[in-house]
Formats: sequence, C-alpha cells, structure tokens
Amino acid sequence: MPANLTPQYRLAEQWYKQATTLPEKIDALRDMMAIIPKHKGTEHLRAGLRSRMSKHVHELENPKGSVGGGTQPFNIRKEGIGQSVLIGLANSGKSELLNALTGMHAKVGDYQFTTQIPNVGMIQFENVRIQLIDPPSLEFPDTKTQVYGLIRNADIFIFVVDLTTDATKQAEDLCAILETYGFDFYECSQGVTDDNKRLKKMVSILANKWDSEGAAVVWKQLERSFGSRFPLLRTSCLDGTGLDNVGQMLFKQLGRMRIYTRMSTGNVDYQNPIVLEQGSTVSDAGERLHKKWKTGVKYASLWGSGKFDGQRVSREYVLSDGDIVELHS
Ligand SMILES: Nc1nc2c(ncn2[C@@H]2O[C@H](COP(=O)(O)OP(=O)(O)O)[C@@H](O)[C@H]2O)c(=O)[nH]1
Ligand SMILES: [Mg+2]
Repeated sequence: MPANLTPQYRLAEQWYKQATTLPEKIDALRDMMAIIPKHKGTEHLRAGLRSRMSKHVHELENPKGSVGGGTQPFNIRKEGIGQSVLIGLANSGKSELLNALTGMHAKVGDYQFTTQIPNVGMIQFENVRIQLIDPPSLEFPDTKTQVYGLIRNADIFIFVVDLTTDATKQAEDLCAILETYGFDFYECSQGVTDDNKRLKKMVSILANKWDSEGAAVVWKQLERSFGSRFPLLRTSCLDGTGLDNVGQMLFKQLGRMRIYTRMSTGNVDYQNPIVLEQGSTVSDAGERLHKKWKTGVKYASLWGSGKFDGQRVSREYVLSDGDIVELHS
C-alpha cells in the first residue's frame, strides 16, 4: 500500500534532514509524527520514526557520544516574555539596532556578513523584558541551516529594511525567501488562531536609517505596499528615532498581557506581573501562582477591566492587560 505522504510531511522531513542539533531533530521528528497520514501504508514508517525519536531523546539525555555538537550558539534558550528575531539583508542595520535597543555591543560593519554567530540581548518594555536576537544574515551560506532553525523557533519576526535602498523590494524579497522555506505570515487583519503556529509568524517591519537623505520617499512607498499588512516603524540608530516604540510594538505582537496580584492587605506587586497569553482567565492566573490554584480559585475581586473596582468575577472570567486580581479560594 502506498504511503501517500503530504507536502507538509515532506517539508517536515526536509527540516529533519537539515537539522544539525538534537533539539532541532527532535522538533522536526515530532512534527513528522504529528502529520504523517495514519493508515496501513505508513505503519513501518511510523514505527521507524518512533524508534528514531527514542534514539535522539536518549542521545539528548546522555550527551556522551551524542551528535551535532559545535552549534551551541544557535540554540538560544528563550528568556523574558517572548523571543523576537531580526531578519534582514546584510547591512540593513540589524546589529546596530540590537545594540541600540538592548545596550549590547555586537560588532557593526560597513561590509556584508559581519555577524556570523547570533547576538542576543533583552529589550526592556515597562516592567517586562523581550528577547531580541540578531542572527547572521539569511544569505550567509555557512550558517543558513542553523539560522532557519533558529528563526523557526522564534515567536515573532522583525524585518529590518534599509531606507537608503529600495526598502519595499527588500521587504518583498524577505517575504519571498521565507515563503520558500515554508513560513507564512499573519497579516494585520488576522487573529492568531492558526494551529501550525511554529511556521506561521507575526511580522513587524523596522524601516531603518530614517536619518538618511531621501528616506521619506522610500518610506512612503513602503507604507503604501506594506502598511496594511504588517505594523511598520521608522527607526534611526543615529538619532534614535522610533527606538522607544519598538518594545511596545513587540509586546502587542506577542499577544501577552500583564496581571497583577493584590494581597488581602491591599498591597499590589506592580514589579512582577504574571504574564499570560491574551484570552487567559482568572484560573490561568491562579495556576501560574500555584498548580493547585487552577481549580482552587473560586472567584476573584477585580480592579481594571471590570464594571467597578473590586467587582467579583468567576474563575472563567477572561482578563485584560493591566488587571489587578485578588484571588479567593
Ligand atoms: N545612517 C545610518 N546608518 C546606520 C543605521 N543603522 C546602521 N547603520 C550603518 O549601517 C551599516 C550596517 O550596520 P550593521 O548593524 O552592521 O548591519 P547588519 O549587517 O544588518 O547587522 C553600518 O555602517 C552602520 O553604522 C542608521 O540608523 N542610520
Ligand atoms: Mg550584523
């Protein structure tokens, strides 16, 4: 009986073959196992995937003799409330932006391909931090595979285009390159409801070098072509234009909200919000404090999105960014 494998499966298989580290391999295998058609014709194949998976998991848990070493800089543990990745052609100003936004000291160059391993920093936005990664340019052949693995794992994409050149064409090229690798993008008008979240990404565009001559004309064109698709922001690392708005834009794209807890004494801890995905409820907030609170919470008193301060809401109540809750068991 023929296996009749789908294009999605073939894509996952391709990811698996290109994967250079164990976590990437396991990730790709997990995808393959999830989407492989389940019928008699794929029985052996599925058994093979299962045994390969247990082999890789074993290798991961017993690093001695494992494969795929030497690529550590591309496995970046997520920190803060989300991971964003700068994507742009060489010389668009990604490393300079990372430095300006996070206070890092990544190498900046007037020549192509300065960055050969990823630079990582954290953007502070009000009371939360967002991770920002500046990987080597997409076109750099030696690290291409690792960069694709890295961006696949990221939560959101930030396209960086250069206003001293044809920025619209750059943005179009980035879309085209990423699409050939199976990525798809949420447009401004869409909600994030897709189940294949890993390959479908939120995108925003930073139009950099706004300080340059002629930038206004290039910006207008970019706005016309992309303004209704993705959030756009003008930036300059030279005079600082737009840099203060990047954190806010990323926070919005990450679709997170901050919830504060109020003690029975009336004290509110504003420094350490509980960060949840939009759409989360009172009991989700409770669970974050302690597992038993998921069902342990009976109701909450709410300050913020309620009709009045201290309103009593059920544990199914859907919270909003900035809400303050006092949980009751
Ligand atoms: N005028 C101007 N030059 C910039 C700006 N940002 C970066 N550059 C310059 O553009 C060149 C490439 O920057 P770099 O950060 O290395 O680009 P990357 O290859 O995308 O990482 C460097 O000479 C930077 O100084 C900016 O906002 N304005
Ligand atoms: Mg660079």
